[in-house]
Amino acid sequence: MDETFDTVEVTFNEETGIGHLTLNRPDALNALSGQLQEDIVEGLRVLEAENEKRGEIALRAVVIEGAGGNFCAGADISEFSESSPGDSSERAHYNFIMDFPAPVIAKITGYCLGGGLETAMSCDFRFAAEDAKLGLPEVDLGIIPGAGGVQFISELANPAAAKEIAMTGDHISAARAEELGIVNRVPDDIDAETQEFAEKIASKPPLAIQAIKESASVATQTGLREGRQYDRRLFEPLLETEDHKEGAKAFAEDDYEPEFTGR
Ligand code: CO8
Repeated sequence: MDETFDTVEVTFNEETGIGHLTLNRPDALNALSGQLQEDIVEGLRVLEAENEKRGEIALRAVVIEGAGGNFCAGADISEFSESSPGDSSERAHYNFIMDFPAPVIAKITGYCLGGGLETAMSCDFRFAAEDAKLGLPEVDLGIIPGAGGVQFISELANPAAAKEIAMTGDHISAARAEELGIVNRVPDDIDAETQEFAEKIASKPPLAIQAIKESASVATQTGLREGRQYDRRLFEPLLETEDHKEGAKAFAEDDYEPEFTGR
């Protein structure tokens, strides 16, 4: 299944269960036009449909990246006069990524600014190339990061770092972003190591992976006591799954490689 939209390309590898979604407006550094935001959602819907097509959890992980050496230079500034960058619901690709059933990895190369960084922070993981440049330059346009950039950094790093990055608008290096916890890893080989990581996550029991994603999102929205009760509700049905039995069997028996099916 490969599909090309106006501004996005989508591929799915049946063997690994990994989907790739490429932002494809390299001449504009993949700036988020209205079209691109709609295409991201459509592309993810096409990937998600693999599960319905096959009647199982075929899609195990998604990698989002940018064509032409840059992840994304933020909202498309040339469209600002036509419409507000922050109001229309078909542009809610950020929420769509956060709620997406499979884990999503942002593979960041080159510029990752403004709405581009917010897109990356909506993902579950961020791997950045050594020369990537991240930042929230909205302040210099007299606005704030409208999709929650300050909130995201406050949570991933800390409120002081969020204020510094958003108030200065300065670009920070991948190494600095890793130090602050904004990116997970800055690998020597971004392509190989992102793929290796995606394969690792894709090989895990998908129902447990979904429950962990949901738990992590609850963790940031609730207090510890309430969050732990929520986890209990996620945990108990997993005890009844075939994947749980498969994992336990693999643990008990030497030389037995588990195969997780999502049941
Ligand atoms: N929008 C539109 N076009 C862009 C953008 C952008 N954000 N960024 C770059 N481009 C275009 C340039 O206009 C240029 O096009 P052309 O060749 O036709 O002139 C092409 O991409 C290449 O860019 P540059 O020539 O500028 O390349 P440089 O290497 O000199 O500079 C920079 C690269 C530093 C990345 C520079 O392009 C830049 O500063 N871009 C703007 C970055 C920015 O301010 N981003 C934030 C936008 S605001 C935002 O994201 C708010 C999000 C709110 C979302 C709310 C949702 C609910």
